Order: sequence, then C-alpha cells, then structure tokens
Amino acid sequence: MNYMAITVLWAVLLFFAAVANGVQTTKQPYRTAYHFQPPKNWMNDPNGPLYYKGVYHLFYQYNPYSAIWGNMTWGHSISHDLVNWIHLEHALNPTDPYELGGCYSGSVTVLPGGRPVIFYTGADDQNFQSQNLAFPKDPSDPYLKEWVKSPNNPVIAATDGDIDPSNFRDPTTAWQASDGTWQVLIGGKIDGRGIAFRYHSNDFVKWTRSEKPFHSSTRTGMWECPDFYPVSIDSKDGVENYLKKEDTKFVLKASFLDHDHYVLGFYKTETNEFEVDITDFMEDNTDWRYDYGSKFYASKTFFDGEKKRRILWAWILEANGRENDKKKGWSGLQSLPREVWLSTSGKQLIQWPIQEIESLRKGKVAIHAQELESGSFVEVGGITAAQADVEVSFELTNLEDAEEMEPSWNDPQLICAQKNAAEEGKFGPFGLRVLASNNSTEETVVFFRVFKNHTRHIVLMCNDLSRSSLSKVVDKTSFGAFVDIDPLQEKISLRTLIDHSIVESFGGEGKACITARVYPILAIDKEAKMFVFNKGNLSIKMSKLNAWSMKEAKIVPFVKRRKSGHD
Ligand code: DQQ
Repeated sequence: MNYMAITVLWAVLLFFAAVANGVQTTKQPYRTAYHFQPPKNWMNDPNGPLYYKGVYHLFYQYNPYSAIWGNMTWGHSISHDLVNWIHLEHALNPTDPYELGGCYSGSVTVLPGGRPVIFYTGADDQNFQSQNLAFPKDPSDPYLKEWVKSPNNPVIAATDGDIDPSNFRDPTTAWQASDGTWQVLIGGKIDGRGIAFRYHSNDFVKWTRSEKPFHSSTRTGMWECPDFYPVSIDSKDGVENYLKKEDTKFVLKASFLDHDHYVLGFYKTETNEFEVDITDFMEDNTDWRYDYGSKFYASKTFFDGEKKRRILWAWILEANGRENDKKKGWSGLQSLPREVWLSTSGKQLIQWPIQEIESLRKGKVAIHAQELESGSFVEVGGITAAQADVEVSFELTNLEDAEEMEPSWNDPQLICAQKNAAEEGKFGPFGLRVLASNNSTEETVVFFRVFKNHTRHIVLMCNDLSRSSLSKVVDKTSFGAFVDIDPLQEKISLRTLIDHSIVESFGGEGKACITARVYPILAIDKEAKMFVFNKGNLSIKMSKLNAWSMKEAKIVPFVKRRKSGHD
C-alpha cells in the first residue's frame, strides 16, 4: 500500500469511527480534549513508540479492567499526525507463564530489512522479571494490528546471582555497534545502586551480559525505563544512527525518584562505553530533568523518519487520590509529544510541543505590547481558557535593581515552594494566571522571578499550585526550575498549553519545562479565565501575547466497516 492510499484509508477510518462512536467526551471536567487518553481505565508508561509505513504507533501500559494499576497489557493506538488517534486491539496480553504478572514496559527496534520487534519485560506470578520478544504477525500491515510472541521467550532471564529479579526491566530500543552486534540496555538496581545493564547479541535471540554496566549511580535508586539516543550538536534534526561520531552527543535518561533525569555524554562505538560529558546524575546542583513539574515519568523517545526529528512521550500521573481516580473511571495521561534536541550551548536538551499540535489552534487573540506596571493584570478574553494554547514574552531593563539571590538557594523547587517566591518581589512574580475562577479563588500561576548573584542574572520559573483547587485531597506542591537565559540579552518567553486538568509550560523557548496536574472545582470549562500579570514592584514590558482556543482532537475506537451486500 502506498502512502497516498494509506492517507485516504485513514480519513475514511476516522470518519467511520467518529460517526459510530462520537469523539472523545470532555463532559467530565478533568478529562482532556487534546492529550492522549484511552476511553477509560488505567494507563501508565508510553511503550515502543514508532513510525512505520506512514503510521505513528503508540503502545502504552494499560489495565483493561480498572482505573488502578494492574493486569499490565500493551494498549495500542495509531495516528497519522500524532494528534488524532484510533485505538486498536491490545498488542500484548499477559498470557504466558513468564508474564502472568504483567507485560511491562519496553521498546520497539526496527531490524535490517524493516521488520519491527517489540522487546518488553514479562513479570511472572512471583514478579520475576525477564526480557521477551514479539513480532508483527503481518509486517506488511501498516497498523501492525497483531503481535506474536517469540517461541524463544524469555530471551534474557535474571540468572546472574547479583541481579535482583524483581528489579530488572524495561529494555531500550536496541542498536548495532560498529562490529554489527546488537546492544540493548535494561534498567535495574544492585545494592541500592541504579544501573543500566548492557546486553549484546549477534542474532537478537541469544543475549550476553557485558562485563561492566553501561552506567550506574549510587545517588539514585532503581533505574526504570532507561533511554539512550544520539542528538546532533549543530542541528535540531533527530539522529537515528548510533555510529555517527562527528557532531553527535548522546543522551542517557533514567526514571527514578519520581522524575526523568538525563545526562549527556559520548558513546565509544568500538568499546561500547558511555562517558558522561560534564556532570553525572544528581551531581552538583545541575540536575537535568525533562520536566520539573508533576510526575512526568517513564518517558521514551523515538526517531521519526518521516520528519527527521526525535520525539519524546511521557506518562503524566494523576494527583487527585485513588478514590477520585476510581470515581472518574480513568487514570493517567500521555504528555503532548515533544520534539527534543540539543541546545546550542551543548549543555542541555530543548523541548517543544510538536508542530502538528498547532493544527488544533483556532480563534487567535493577540494582546499588543504594553508596559505591565506593578500590580497590573490583563484578562486574555475571547478564548476557551480551559482548552487553550498561549505564548507570551517579557522584556526587562535596568536589571541592576534585581534582588540578590541567596547563595544557599540552589534548589529551584524549594525556592518556589518555600521562599515566598509567589509574593511581591522586585522583578516578578510576572507571568500567567490560568484556570482562574471569578475573583481568582482558584488559579494556577506560572510565573518568573529574576535575581542576580555576583556574576550574572538568574531566571527562576515557578508553577504555584497552592490555589489551583478548593479540593483538600489534591496534591498542590509548587514546582520550580532555573531557565538558562540571560535576561539582558533575551526576552523571557513562556508557552503554556492548558487542557482542563493539565497545564504544560515551556519557559525560555523550551529550556525549562514544568507540567502540572490540576483539579479546579470552580474554574472549569466556561468558568475558567486566563490573565497575564505582574505582581513585582518594578514594571516590566510584555512584548507580545498570542493565545488560541484549542479544538478537540479525535481520539476514537477502531470500528470495522460492516460488509454491505455488495462487497
Ligand atoms: N512501569 C512499568 C514498569 C516500569 C514502570 C510497569 C515505570 O515496566 O518500570 O507498569 O513506571
């Protein structure tokens, strides 16, 4: 089937599915309109994202029976644009003895010749974890509807005495080293030390553990869902080839302590060793995370061969208590897919929502440049503020008057949560108040403060959730991150995407990301408002603000067309 035929078939499928099922409902106040969700029940990690024969695939950890974690199954949805989705039958169900406790997370590798293979963890009824393979029943099917487990499973078992079999999981996408052997990383823990084990193989079936772990850390605890991939040092384009040495750095990500942390480094293709570039996990105060907000966890990237970019997905947890999850009948979101690349400084990654999300924008509202005096706020009216996308930037002058940053204030989250960052300062807080009710009894505030120390200015970005909901059970921890920009040379920019119960913010053009789950009781749907504000006692300039209402994405079940008498 060529791509044109797939596109037409796709449009027909979406049409039939939408007519037969109606689009995803947003009647529940916390159900989202343009984030990926299954129709009901529990979802956690994204698994094996992939672009195959013109179709994007997202697999995910799913409990088909309840809104609480359990019965781990691989849910499967397909898309033509990473915005609108069709849910297919589950790709993997826990049917075999080595996975009766669940088909846990894993990745997809495309083998030479183009055949994809799922590499995943099976947990047996004693929670002994092993690594397993599954292949598409019909690789010519672009939807990859059916998967067949390998008769060789498990292909990697925790047989070595030092491996804890209940902490041995989540294989990465495999890659080929310079000698042609396959390499894969598996997350684990030995004596409290987080580890990425490396295994290698000639045939993808028989795997041998390498002598040394690929990387490990005493500061982290168990590593879940490791991810390892190349990034270009001089371009935003994604890199697929692990052997490309020139102009390439590598990212090693591990999920631990409720967050996704990464380090940058070099991969020596001859020896298969990874060398950390500047700072290691949790070393100094440079703690690089994809996202400094709510739990943005167990993420996974893939190379999108169609648009030559690397795309990142992550699981966003609920923060409203188990009982509420059961009541609403679902739990968990996927983040918006983000494009990820290396900053020009080479120090960190930059993330930005994929451009396709902008196809949902409608009814643009622009507020012209203006001075925001101390205490001022301007309503961003004329949009659906509970389902919106907004971009704003600020300019600051005369920064000599900036407040001094206490030398001991090195944890941005603690400054935002405990050092009165939301109270009136000199430069800031200024930013956006979103999901705000009348009189702002409820509001979620995304803001900046600018400080200085003896060498430079420091831009702090906070997400203050303390008044995000009148509910007592919601987790209202505030979040924070430093944004690595020089406010004398650059504008301070913020893009925030609001989708009922999720607020995803990108500061400094994607240098610092903070995602929050919020559960307002008053500021829902049409009652929600948005403001741009300055609560600092020095005035600042807002140089531009553009905001859009967002349309609902079509996220629908797959419907088989009934056969008519003619076909
Ligand atoms: N979730 C999966 C595991 C993984 C964890 C189980 C991370 O494979 O380690 O649902 O959220």
